[in-house]
Amino acid sequence: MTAPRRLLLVNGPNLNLLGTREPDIYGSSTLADVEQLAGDAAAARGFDIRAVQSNHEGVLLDAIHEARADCAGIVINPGGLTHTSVVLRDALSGVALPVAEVHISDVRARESFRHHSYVADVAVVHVVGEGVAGYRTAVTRLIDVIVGAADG
Ligand code: CA2
Repeated sequence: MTAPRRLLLVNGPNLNLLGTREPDIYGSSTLADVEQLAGDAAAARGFDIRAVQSNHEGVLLDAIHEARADCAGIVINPGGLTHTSVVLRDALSGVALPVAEVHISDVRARESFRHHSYVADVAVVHVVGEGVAGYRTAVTRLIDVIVGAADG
């Protein structure tokens, strides 16, 4: 079977607030802008995206599990769950799809509790501190991995 040309884009808790508060940290783009930007980056490579954002961990887990049916990879900004969630990490590991982890801010330069990611070692692509443009980088680099694996 040929691999589906679709990515799941996951944004975790509080990222629905993008563009409404803390522009000094997260910029002024909205979640809708981010989803458009990621969709455009995917479309440039002949992929589409399905976007989900939730403030509820279980909704994110269900979306990740469902991606097995029709997605070739997952781009995720887990928000604060990055630093706390073993179950999110287990879901990503369990579906065995390639994962790109993206953070808008430079988590390495912020509070020490943001320095550890439970997701990092189940992701093949890591993008940190590029602002919302990092979603474009993450989509492009993840598609490179997917296409490279299909060719190889
Ligand atoms: O830099 C990132 O993308 C983060 O994943 C964002 C999370 C934070 O907990 C991570 O350490 C780094 C927070 C998302 C909250 O987003 C907001 C956006 C605008 C206003 C308030 C919150």
